[in-house]
Amino acid sequence: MPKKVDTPSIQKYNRRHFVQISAQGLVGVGIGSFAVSNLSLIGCATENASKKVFGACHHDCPDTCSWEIETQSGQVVSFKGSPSNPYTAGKLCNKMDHFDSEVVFSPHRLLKPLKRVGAKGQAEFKEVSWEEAISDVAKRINTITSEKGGEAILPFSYGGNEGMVQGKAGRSFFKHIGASNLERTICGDAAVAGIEAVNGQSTGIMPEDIVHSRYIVLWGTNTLYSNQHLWPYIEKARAAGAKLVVIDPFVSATAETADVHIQPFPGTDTALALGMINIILSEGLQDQEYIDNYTSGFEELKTHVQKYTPQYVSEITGLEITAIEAFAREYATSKPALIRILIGMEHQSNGSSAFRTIGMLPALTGAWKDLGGGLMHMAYELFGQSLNYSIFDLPEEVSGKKVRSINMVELGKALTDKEMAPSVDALFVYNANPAVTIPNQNLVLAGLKREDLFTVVIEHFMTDTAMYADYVFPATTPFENWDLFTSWATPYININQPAIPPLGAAKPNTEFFRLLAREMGFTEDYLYLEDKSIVQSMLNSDHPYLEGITFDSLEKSGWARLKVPNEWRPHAAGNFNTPSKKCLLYNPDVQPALPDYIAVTQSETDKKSYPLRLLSIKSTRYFLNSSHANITTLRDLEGQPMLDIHELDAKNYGIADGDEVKVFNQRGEVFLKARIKNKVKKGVVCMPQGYWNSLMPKSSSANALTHDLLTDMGGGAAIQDTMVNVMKLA
Ligand SMILES: Nc1nc2c(c(=O)[nH]1)N[C@H]1C(S)=C(S)[C@@H](COP(=O)(O)OP(=O)(O)OC[C@H]3O[C@@H](n4cnc5c(=O)[nH]c(N)nc54)[C@H](O)[C@@H]3O)O[C@H]1N2
Ligand SMILES: Nc1nc2c(c(=O)[nH]1)N[C@H]1C(S)=C(S)[C@@H](COP(=O)(O)OP(=O)(O)OC[C@H]3O[C@@H](n4cnc5c(=O)[nH]c(N)nc54)[C@H](O)[C@@H]3O)O[C@H]1N2
Ligand code: SF4
Ligand SMILES: [Mo]
Repeated sequence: MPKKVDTPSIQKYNRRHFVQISAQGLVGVGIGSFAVSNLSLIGCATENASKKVFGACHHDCPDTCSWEIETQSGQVVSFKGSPSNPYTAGKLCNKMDHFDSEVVFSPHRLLKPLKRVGAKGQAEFKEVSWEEAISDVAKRINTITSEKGGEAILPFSYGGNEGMVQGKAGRSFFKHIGASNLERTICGDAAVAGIEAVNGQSTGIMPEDIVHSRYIVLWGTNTLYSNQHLWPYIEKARAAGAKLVVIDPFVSATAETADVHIQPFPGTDTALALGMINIILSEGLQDQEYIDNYTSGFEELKTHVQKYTPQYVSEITGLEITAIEAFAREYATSKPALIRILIGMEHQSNGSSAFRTIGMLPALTGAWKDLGGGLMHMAYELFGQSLNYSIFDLPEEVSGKKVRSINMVELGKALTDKEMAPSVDALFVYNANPAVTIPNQNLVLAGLKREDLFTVVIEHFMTDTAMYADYVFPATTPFENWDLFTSWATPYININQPAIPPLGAAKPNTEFFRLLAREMGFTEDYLYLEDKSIVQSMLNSDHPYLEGITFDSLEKSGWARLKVPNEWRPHAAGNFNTPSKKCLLYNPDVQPALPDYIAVTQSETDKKSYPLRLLSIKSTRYFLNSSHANITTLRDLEGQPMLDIHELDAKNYGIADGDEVKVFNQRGEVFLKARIKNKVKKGVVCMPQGYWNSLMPKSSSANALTHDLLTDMGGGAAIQDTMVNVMKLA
């Protein structure tokens, strides 16, 4: 058992300090001041028996790996990726391999509720009891709602935990009190809006079927890092002769392994795809029979694309005419041809249109007819159709309450807008780290600094967001709570059984909201759903995809693949999820009815002041968004963040490889070293996203520069529409 070390009750929770400590070997110092000799002993249960439980990774990652945990006398003795699940194939990933020691049993984990005693952002807290903290939070909510109404409260949660239980925690509570609605649109909504405008839904072909593909286009996705478990299937296809094309303005790790890397300027994919369509149609490479039977609006599209000549597209994208033509021809004539799209490319003001235009390609060439042909995108709709969500149903008077919506991308604006009525006076952050992950960071921080804002954060670690909280509550990890994991990109479902009791005073997100509801005197049953019963109830469904998949069966196997038909060719004969069942090449219900490339606009002065386009992308191998970026071992493996700059730009600025530089614009500045490896084209610079502000020079990371502009559709974040300047530091 951990020994409690006598320490002053007020502690400075500073990550820079932790990083140094951990580098020195973690000698008994850390959050909660536990001296730890055998980390896995913390909070261990009294039982002696050995136990094996199943679970899954909670991260916002397309892979949703299955895992197995063995305990002996309540101690974790083994933690590994499930060997039985063919997709996980016994391997987690470089980020999660040591999740047990690096997160669950980390000496830096938050294990006690904390109350702020210093200035906001100074991370000075004292430990308090759950009773005291919950009682104070309840009082504050009561005061705010009675003075200003429920809309003065904003929940801010995102994909930190993707579980049906811990991920959805608090939704009913906030509906009940009439809080502002958070539009959770920073990831995927723009992409899906684009694909839906054409196909009516975003489910494409299943991941394993990529082995049948012979022409694979990874369009704006860094599979090797962001979707690792798809890679072995791609390798199988390549071994059987498939050609791999990667389209990315950055020379990503994935692009480096491709047979062909097409490197357009950022945000120009709409033009590239419209140009491909023009070439395909003018050379008669389309599948006219498929088009006639299963699409609508062909004539409108044909006329529309004529202005996207190879010459014009070349000017927009910066690609050679011959490269554009060769790609269009190869794509249209190879079989089976697959385009894998995911999310990263959506973060452009034209992002949704790019997905929409790309979504038309397989209908024009008839690629959907072949097993392993078409589009591969999401899979979450399969769960939406098959699981039983009725346990989350709320009475009409609660679900129908009209409340204002606030887009998460505009958090900074929402917290600082003096005209907003009511102002946001209380913020509840969980499963998210907005101080690092939301654009226009300095505006977000200005909001979090407001003395009149009451901020509650539920977390595993003292994140850059938690530093600004009035109260921080310790959350459990999937090792300690029940959950059910669907997946946004695979057809696998996972149960998550707790392996050990909650460590310290940590509690599941759901328990936080049950305690708060009780303290506020609410009596409605829907506020007190038990975690395990949510899992059981959601699996209580007679949908064919869940045939034979029950709570009991998952308790035995851990995971299951939805019973989708074996030969999954969803649009071999049309069957799109649109009223006409056709693929909508022209869609009058969407504005504009046909997609167009729209250039980023900049004033003449800004063009001179900020001439470089900044990409800030998740090119980190060892972090998952900002998660794990505080873990010394993983930070050391990842290395320091670098600014990729083209040699001609570097020369122009007098920058040499390895020089310290300042990247800046109207919103902020970031300090890092330059790397001249020509991973970007002239005019573009690129830095990784995920590093914590507090661990960067002058406490500023990539989102200090990014724009909080919304995408063309879907309310997404046009994060990559950011212009900057660069300066060499003396
Ligand atoms: N290791 C690791 N894995 C992750 C994550 C992580 O942080 N680290 N994050 C997870 C999350 S939340 C998500 S959403 C997924 C995202 O997974 P992906 O969709 O693969 O997304 P990103 O890595 O954001 O972007 C992929 C690539 O898109 C490129 N890109 C940017 N702009 C454009 C453009 O205009 N056109 C084209 N063609 N390409 C462009 C970027 O250069 C980048 O290499 O990854 C998940 N997996
Ligand atoms: N510049 C730039 N910004 C980006 C992106 C980009 O490409 N470039 N990508 C965007 C994308 S795609 C995404 S998805 C967002 C991601 O942004 P966020 O959703 O903020 O993701 P994380 O940084 O992983 O933060 C998740 C937090 O949840 C916590 N957490 C994990 N499990 C639990 C739990 O059970 N309970 C509680 N209470 N907390 C838990 C973790 O400790 C972590 O601090 O970032 C976006 N921001
Ligand atoms: S982060 Fe992704 S790849 Fe890694 S274990 Fe989790 S689901 Fe698997
Ligand atoms: Mo994401």
